[in-house]
Amino acid sequence: MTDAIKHVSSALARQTLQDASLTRPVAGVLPIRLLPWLQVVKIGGRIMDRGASAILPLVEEIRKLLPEHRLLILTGAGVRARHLYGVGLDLGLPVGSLSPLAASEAGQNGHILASMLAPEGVSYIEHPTVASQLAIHLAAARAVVGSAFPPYHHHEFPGSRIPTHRADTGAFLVADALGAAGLTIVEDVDGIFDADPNGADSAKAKLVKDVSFAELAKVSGTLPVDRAMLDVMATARNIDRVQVVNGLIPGRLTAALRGDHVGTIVRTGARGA
Ligand code: GWN
Ligand code: ATP
Repeated sequence: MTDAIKHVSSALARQTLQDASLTRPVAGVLPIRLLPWLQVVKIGGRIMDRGASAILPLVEEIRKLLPEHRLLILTGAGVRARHLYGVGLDLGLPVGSLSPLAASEAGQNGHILASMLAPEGVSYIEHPTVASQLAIHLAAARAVVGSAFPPYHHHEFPGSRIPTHRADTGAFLVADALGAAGLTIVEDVDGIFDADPNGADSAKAKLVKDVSFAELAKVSGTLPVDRAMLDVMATARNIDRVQVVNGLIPGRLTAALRGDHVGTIVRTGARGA
C-alpha cells in the first residue's frame, strides 16, 4: 500500500529526458497559445535615448492604437547600458554582473514610457508580474509596459563579455512563449539594411525587405538586432515572423500592427512560417 502511494505514474517516469526518441510521444505536441490576442512591441533603447522629440510622437501613436490592440510594450536599454558596459568591462566585471545592470536601464526606459502613458491606464509592470500576472493586468488595461531584457542575471551565458541575451532576445522569447499574435521591433532606422545606414558605407546601404533568420545569421556585418534572437528564432514555436520598423516615422508602428509591410520582415523557424 505504501509502495503504491509512492509510485507516481508518468509516461516519462522511467526514461532519461535526454533521449528525444523516447520523450517525443509525450513532448512532441505543439504548445498552446496563452495570449493569442496579444501584440508585443519592443521599443529600442535608441528611440528612448532621443528624448521628447522621439518619445512624444510615439506616445501619441500608441495612445491611438489602444482601442485597436492589446499591447505588451517592452523597452530596450540604449546608451546608458553602453556606458555601464564600458565602465564594468574596464573593471573586469563578469558578464553575469553586467547583464542585470544593463537590464535595469531597459527597465528605466520602461518606467519613463509608462509614466507618459499613465493617463490611458498604462503602467510599468515588473518582471515577476509579466511572468505570472500579465493576463489580469491586460484585463484591466489595454496595454502594459515592461523591461525587454530577459532576467538572466548570473545565469547569462558566459560566451562573450557583453551579455548575449539582450532586449530583442528577451522580447522575442516572451512573445513566442506567450503565443502572442505578433512581435514588432521599433528601431531608429527603417529596418535591417545590408550595411549600417549610419555607418561608413551608409550611402550604399539598402533596406532588406524580407529575410529569414537563417539568412540574417550568415551576415557578417552589424545588425540592429541581437544575434542571439536569431538563434532563438530557429526553434520558435509560435511567432513565425517579426517586423522591424522605424519608430521615428509616425504611422509605421500602426501600419505594422495592422499587418502592412512597412519595414523588414524576419521569418523564423516556427511551423506557420
Ligand atoms: O527595477 O527598472 O525586474 O521589472 O534584470 O532584476 O537587474 O528587478 O536585480 O521585479 O526583478 O531595474 O532589482 O533589476 O529593470 O530586472 O523590477 O523598477 O531583481 O519594477 O525588482 O528581473 O524593473 O528591474 O533590471 O525589470 O530589467 O523594481 Mo528595473 Mo529590470 Mo523594477 Mo524589473 Mo533586473 Mo524586479 Mo528584475 Mo532586479
Ligand atoms: P536596444 O537593443 O538597447 O533597445 P536599439 O535596438 O534601439 O537598442 P541598436 O541595437 O543600436 O539600438 O540598433 C539600432 C542601430 O543599429 C541603428 O541606429 C543603426 O545605426 C545600427 N545598425 C547597425 N547595422 C545595421 C544594419 N545592418 N541595418 C540597420 N541598422 C543597423
